[in-house]
Parts: sequence; structure tokens; C-alpha cells
Amino acid sequence: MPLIDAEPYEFALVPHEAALLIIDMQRDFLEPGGFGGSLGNDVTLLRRTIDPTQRLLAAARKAGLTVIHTREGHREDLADLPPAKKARGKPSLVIGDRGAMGRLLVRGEPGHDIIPELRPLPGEPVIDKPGKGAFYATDLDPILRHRGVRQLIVCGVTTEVCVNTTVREANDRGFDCLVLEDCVGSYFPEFQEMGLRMIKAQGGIFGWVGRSEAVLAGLGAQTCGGTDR
Ligand code: TIU
Repeated sequence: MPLIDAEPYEFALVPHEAALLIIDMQRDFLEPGGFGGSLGNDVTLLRRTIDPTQRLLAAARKAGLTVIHTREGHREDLADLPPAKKARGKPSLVIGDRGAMGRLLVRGEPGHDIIPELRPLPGEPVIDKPGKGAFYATDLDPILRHRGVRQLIVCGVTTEVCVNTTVREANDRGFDCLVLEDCVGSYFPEFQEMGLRMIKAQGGIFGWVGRSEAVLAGLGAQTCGGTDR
């Protein structure tokens, strides 16, 4: 069992019980002209997560880990969009309005797509979620349990919003989460730092924080050990 260097202490990875969970790496958050930009954010701040996540995704696929992608977005008719979420922040464009990549945060629109660098492969579940947490109003929980998953290696955006909400939801459901600091990103450097500190504080109150290199090393050792599936 690979021991992954992490805080507040090593994470004992069990590859056949682990899933790589990549949260909301969508054009709407990482490219200009989408939902993230409509809220006044500098979307370039998130792009440093792409390369390490790409490397980890390749290694996870090679090692046979379950890989799950999520996307935040709403039905075309917006029937699942809480009026409060639509109104929040008084942005120039609201969810459902047409932007440079189609209607903001609406399923089926170009901006809702996962960025091409991290495109899901056939057979990798893609969870469409209407909320910030990946468990709320989705089938993520049964999908994980049917595969015997107990551990989540978490990447994605943004650290203090959808990543933190999902990690908290996962923690209450009994999953162990290892959040990779180089593979999660925020529009706000201070929230990146505090979002990660909140997870690993108090002995790992919500989970562990590590780096992708450590997981790559652990998965590499595992693959060389003959458990490649
Ligand atoms: N605004 C922001 O930081 N994030 C979101 O709205 N959604 C996700 O984090 N995916």
C-alpha cells in the first residue's frame, strides 16, 4: 500500500479503493468569456492546475483507478436553477445568458464542456451537478459505492467553492479525501491557501493535502509492482 507524503500525515493509498475526482475543469471556469469571467474573475489564475492534472490523469488511467469528472451546470430550461443562485452577485451576465462560449453554465453549451486538455474518455463517469457540491442532487454517491471506492484523490476548481464543498460532503459520507494543492485552483490566492488549510487542520478534519508528484510516485510504484489493470 503506497504511503503518500501529505499533511497532516501520510495518506495510505489503496489504489483499488481510490478514485481520481476531477471537479469542474470546464471552459466556463478556465477560459475567458465564461461564467467565471462574468463574476469578474481573472480566469488565467486557474490554468496552472492543468499540466499537473493532465499528468495525474494519465497515471491514474494507466494504474486502473476509477476516474470521475464533474461539471457544474443547469438544465437548458433552467428549471433546476435556484432563483437565489441566479441573482447572487448581480453579475453583468447571469446563468443562462449568452456569453462568448454559449449560455453560461448551461448543459450542452461549449462553455460547459470540460477543457480539451482533460477530456474524459468513454467509460469515465461525468457527473453533471447543479450545485457546488458534487454529491448534491447527483448519482455520485452510488457510483462510488458500486465500485467499492472509499478514497478520493481530488483535483479541480475552485479550491474554496466546489472543491471544499465536495470534500466536506464526501467527509460526512465516510470517504477519505486527498486534495492535491497543485491540481486545485482559486481565483483568490488567499482562499487557495486558507481553503487547503481548512481541510488539513485539526488532524485532517476534512482530509489530507498533498501534491501530485507524491501520488505519481505512489501510483508508479504500484504499477511497477504488477497491479496494473
Ligand atoms: N465562483 C467560483 O469560485 N466557483 C464556482 O462558482 N464553481 C466552482 O467552484 N466549480
